[in-house]
Amino acid sequence: MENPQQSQDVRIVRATSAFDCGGRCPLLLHVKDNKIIRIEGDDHPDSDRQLRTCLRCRAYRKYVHHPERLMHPQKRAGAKGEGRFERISWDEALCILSDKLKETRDKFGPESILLMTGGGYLASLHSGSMAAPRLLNQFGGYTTHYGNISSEGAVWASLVQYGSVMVGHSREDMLNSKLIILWGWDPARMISGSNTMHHLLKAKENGARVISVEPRYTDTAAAVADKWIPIYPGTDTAMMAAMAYVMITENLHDQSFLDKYTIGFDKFKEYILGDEDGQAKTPQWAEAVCGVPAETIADLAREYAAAKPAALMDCQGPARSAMGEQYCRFAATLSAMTGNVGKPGGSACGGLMGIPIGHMFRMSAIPPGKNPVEMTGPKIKGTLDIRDRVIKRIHINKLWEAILEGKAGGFPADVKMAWSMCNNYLNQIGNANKGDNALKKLPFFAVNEIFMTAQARYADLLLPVTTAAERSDLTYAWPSGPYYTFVNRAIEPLGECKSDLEICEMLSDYLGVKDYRLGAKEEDILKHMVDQNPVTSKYVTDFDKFKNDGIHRIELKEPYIAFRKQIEDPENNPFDTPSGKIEIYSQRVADINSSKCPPVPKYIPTFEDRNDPLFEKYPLQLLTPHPRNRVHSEMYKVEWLREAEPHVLWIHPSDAEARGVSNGDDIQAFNDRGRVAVQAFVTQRIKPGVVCMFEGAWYQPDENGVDRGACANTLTKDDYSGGGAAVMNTSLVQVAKA
Ligand SMILES: Nc1nc2c(c(=O)[nH]1)N[C@H]1C(S)=C(S)[C@@H](COP(=O)(O)OP(=O)(O)OC[C@H]3O[C@@H](n4cnc5c(=O)[nH]c(N)nc54)[C@H](O)[C@@H]3O)O[C@H]1N2
Ligand SMILES: Nc1nc2c(c(=O)[nH]1)N[C@H]1C(S)=C(S)[C@@H](COP(=O)(O)OP(=O)(O)OC[C@H]3O[C@@H](n4cnc5c(=O)[nH]c(N)nc54)[C@H](O)[C@@H]3O)O[C@H]1N2
Ligand SMILES: [Mo]
Repeated sequence: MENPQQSQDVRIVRATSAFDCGGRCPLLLHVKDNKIIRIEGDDHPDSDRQLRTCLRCRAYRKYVHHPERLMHPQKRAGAKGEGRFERISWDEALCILSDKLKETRDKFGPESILLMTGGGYLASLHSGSMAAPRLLNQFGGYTTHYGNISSEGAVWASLVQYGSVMVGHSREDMLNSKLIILWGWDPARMISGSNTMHHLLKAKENGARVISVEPRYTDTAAAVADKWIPIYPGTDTAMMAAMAYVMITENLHDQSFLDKYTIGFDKFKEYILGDEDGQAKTPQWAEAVCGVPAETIADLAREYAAAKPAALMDCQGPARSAMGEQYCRFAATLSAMTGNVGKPGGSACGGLMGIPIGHMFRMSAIPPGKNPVEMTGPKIKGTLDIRDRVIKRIHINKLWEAILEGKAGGFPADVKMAWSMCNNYLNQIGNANKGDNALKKLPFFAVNEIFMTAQARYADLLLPVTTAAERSDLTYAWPSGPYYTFVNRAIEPLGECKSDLEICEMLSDYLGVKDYRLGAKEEDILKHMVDQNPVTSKYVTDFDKFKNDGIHRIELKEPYIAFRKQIEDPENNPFDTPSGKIEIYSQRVADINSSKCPPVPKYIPTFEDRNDPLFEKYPLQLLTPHPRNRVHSEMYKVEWLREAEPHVLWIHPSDAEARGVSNGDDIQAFNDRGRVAVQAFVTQRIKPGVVCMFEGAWYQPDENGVDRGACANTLTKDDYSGGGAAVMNTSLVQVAKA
């Protein structure tokens, strides 16, 4: 029987975590003596509305109360990167940081200050990614990065094709589909909306056929797919071109849809039929490129064209590559060819899946101000030509090169100091060994962090940060919701931890920046944020109920369908493109005049593909998808989650055997950028010629430069595609027994 005394001491707090995860689990945190002792998931009684809690949120208390959390400000006591620190007071820490900021601004100009922000804390008020830009804008400016590390390829493609990034349907619409093609989408592992798997399973029960096109036999495919079509990474566009070829030559495409809603199909057809380059994009041609039998390609083309409605689900993984944007443009073009855009049970494609109701509502109630460093010169946003943006900002996947080479290397600034929060980029962007080099050379590095991460070890100054359990805030569900979540503070801050906002407020006094402090109670600010936001204010009419429930679920009368208005009433609802139509041919892209960005989607060979001369030396294509048991590198320390899924490298039995490797063997994977030590997972679940290691394990180089942590980015390239995608899934490696 329950001890009544004990239960009286326990408070139940409704909250969520704020990780950069594709879902948002409503949680009931049981708190006793400033400690979370138990966690329950969503208690919504309707099983179709209940948001099933993920394994990471079930382990959340092991993260919040982990013994290795940073508890005090510290300054470096050893060599850079060595990880030795000494404890200091907040006063000393803020003196060091404010002196450095002032000195750098005055001596070298504000552009020499690099601000590294990230999505590590996806809430609206306390995030450093919101608070620090506002502070530094008032202080005189800074240099920062551009290019969404997650999805720049998909963003670019959606803007070209549709003029909008809101290309998703609410998830229950999958129940209207007859055929669902999971093209590089694995929501059973990488959370892509907390309710997604539930609706995918229901769609399957409802009779939908499901086909997965993937180099790996994914968890989602194992759960719901009727068929797995293994494909080489980076070659999806060749297969899609051949599907277009089959539809055109067999007259299976929806010409009246194309005539009414799109422009440029004729030019695309010229490319597909080979009128443009002398190469018809036949299934036989594609087979040689992508490793999928010609007949399988033709069958899928016929099946997709016949099943109405059908949802081709492209996502961001294949788009995070050297051909990133072409894959999403191609998918969207196939969707138009089959008349599936703007239709229930269809899909617009474009890789993003967001809907404008529940999508990441970043609060506009606290204007960040303008960055003086960026107020003159070319525009930063709103251009498809990334060269316009390069002038003032650093591409996210080029941070290390920018620090090492500065203006002499064509970057916008000579970086003299950096301040980082809500990211672990040493671990999470391309080429960690170059990052090691850059961070060792960087004159001064301040890091706001919760843990002594791979990157935090390189800090000169470390500022300890609270977790979402230690403050109240507004979080959001992405990509599709539709619901809003409220984090109620569960425990008082541990140790001397503060939120980034609180750190910025304290620092503003040391910097002499006036009027930075918000000067109101946390709860009042949160209410103001909800009320001021044009979308949330429409739905959340009772703030107190929202706070008490920790969630506001939006009741949709019918599923949200991207571009429904544009399709049902095109006269009054043009697409937001220059032509007002879906642009299969884009004049804006033609004007960029770059071979990497053709005006119609194309298969373009890339570096480190199977035709690269490097393939002789490094004959395996490496995939680095998102880990099931972590959010990127977050929660890496949580023992439960490590046990749930050990860090391994997937390799096909034929590739393993050729290297004398057995399941569980210690192996090394390497290329010219680095070498990792990891264990082999020998499995038929991956296509021969392809290996896979999930991203996010912490970089941990030994004295010989071998990364004992086996961080995926020790092997990836620090480069980007023509449309700005970070190329995390375009690397060649070799594998050998350790
Ligand atoms: N190889 C490979 N690399 C990838 C990807 C891939 O597919 N393959 N995916 C990319 C993608 S999509 C993404 S989004 C990025 C993610 O890249 P990052 O954002 O760098 O990754 P996280 O591991 O989420 O790191 C977030 C960090 O923020 C810290 N943090 C959490 N809350 C707070 C806070 O309130 N304040 C401060 N100051 N810190 C906080 C956490 O402790 C953690 O160290 O990784 C990218 N990297
Ligand atoms: N558990 C968990 N969930 C997460 C995250 C997390 O870290 N952990 N991170 C969240 C974030 S920030 C993001 S941006 C999203 C990312 O979501 P995604 O970008 O969709 O996720 P990935 O895992 O990178 O890739 C999805 C799939 O693409 C496949 N793939 C890779 N390259 C190719 C290719 O060339 N062709 C084909 N056909 N398939 C390919 C991979 O095998 C993988 O199964 O996930 C979110 N959800
Ligand atoms: Mo991401």
